[in-house]
Amino acid sequence: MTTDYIAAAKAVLARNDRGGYTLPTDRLYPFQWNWDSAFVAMGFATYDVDRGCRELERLAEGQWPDGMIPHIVFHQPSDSYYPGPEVWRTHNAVATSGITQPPVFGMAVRVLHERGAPHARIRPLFEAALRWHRWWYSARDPEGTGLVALLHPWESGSDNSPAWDEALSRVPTTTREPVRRKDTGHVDPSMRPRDEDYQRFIHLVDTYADCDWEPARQWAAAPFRMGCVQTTAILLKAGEDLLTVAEALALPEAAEELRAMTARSRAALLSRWSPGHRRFLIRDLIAEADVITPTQAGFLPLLALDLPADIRDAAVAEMRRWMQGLRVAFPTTPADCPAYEPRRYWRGPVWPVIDWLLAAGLDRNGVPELADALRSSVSRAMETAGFVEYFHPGTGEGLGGQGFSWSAAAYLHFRSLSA
Ligand code: 2M8
Repeated sequence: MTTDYIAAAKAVLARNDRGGYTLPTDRLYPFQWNWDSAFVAMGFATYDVDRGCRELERLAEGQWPDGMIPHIVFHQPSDSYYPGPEVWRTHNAVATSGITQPPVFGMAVRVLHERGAPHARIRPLFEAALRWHRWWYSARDPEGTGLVALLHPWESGSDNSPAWDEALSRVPTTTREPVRRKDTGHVDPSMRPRDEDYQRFIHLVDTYADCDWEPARQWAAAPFRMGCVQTTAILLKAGEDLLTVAEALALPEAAEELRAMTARSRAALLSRWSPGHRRFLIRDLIAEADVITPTQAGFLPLLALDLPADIRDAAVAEMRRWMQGLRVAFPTTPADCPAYEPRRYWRGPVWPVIDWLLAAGLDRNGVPELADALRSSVSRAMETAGFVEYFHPGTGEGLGGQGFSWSAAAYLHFRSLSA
């Protein structure tokens, strides 16, 4: 890898460009992914605002009439990924999956707006984001608690996180058609979810396809329903960012609506703090139990809350404890957890975009030294091992897919902060 890392990161994005949208990486993920593209749009915002807007516009092409922005938009066919459109069986005009992903989109809209994108580009993106936020609150929080729920682990983006283990173990492994994985042909199986996880993932897809993808029917039929602190934190932060844009665009009604949404989630998120665990806890809405398994999700609320000093100090102390002895931080599962697997996907490895969100939360809460430590540790890892998908926390080894778009975008973002 050349030592002009910024040029190398831009080259990754250029290589994965398929005409206004960016693949996460070739072959392993041959379509447009939702939260990947939002991070990529913010990466582009550091040097090409027009291209950043285009990324979000292409993603919004997949938006459903009910407001959901799906987790995958299948712009072009590819046989290198499973599950493709024939498994999802959705009815949207543009082929898409039937579930969603963390709503980073609204954060990207604000960044592009502040980097000077014209109002004519921002306004439709803002409207798309607002419709999606309304969908979140109606489809994924029908009881109005303020904490939004996920009906599929893929919706978290942290697909095989140990946080889902117990709830997922209640999901049957039966599937309508046999599971035909392609991912393990691209990446060493020891770095990927297990077959049993995939069977359960597809069982859930079949269950929701049988509900014709109608949110109320899915909610009722869901064998997996998790009140997620990571997703709610992202929704809340994106809601705050959209509120800033609404004020700048002089849209008082939208601003009022966003104020109400964010107030509800702020209170709900804060109530998930557990002093004993020194982190925020996910809620299993079916078992009616807290998920105490430790994962990075427990610290994501820093992104969206201005924490009282005692809570902030306890969360930061716990984060520092998880980081002890690691070469690269921040781990998605701590090394002292029995579920920790430092090479397996979301069960331990470090993900640059998680560092991006956690560092933003630490900055927000007045802990810039730790924010810088996260950014510089993962930036160094990328300079050494390349813009790979994820990193071994103990050794810094680069793992998963190569030439990965959101890792390159994270690098560009981190460097833009220190410029
Ligand atoms: C991973 O998830 C996809 C399913 O959405 C997969 O493994 O097939 C996750 O890391 C997810 O967070 C990410 O958005 C996606 C594309 O990078 O890959």
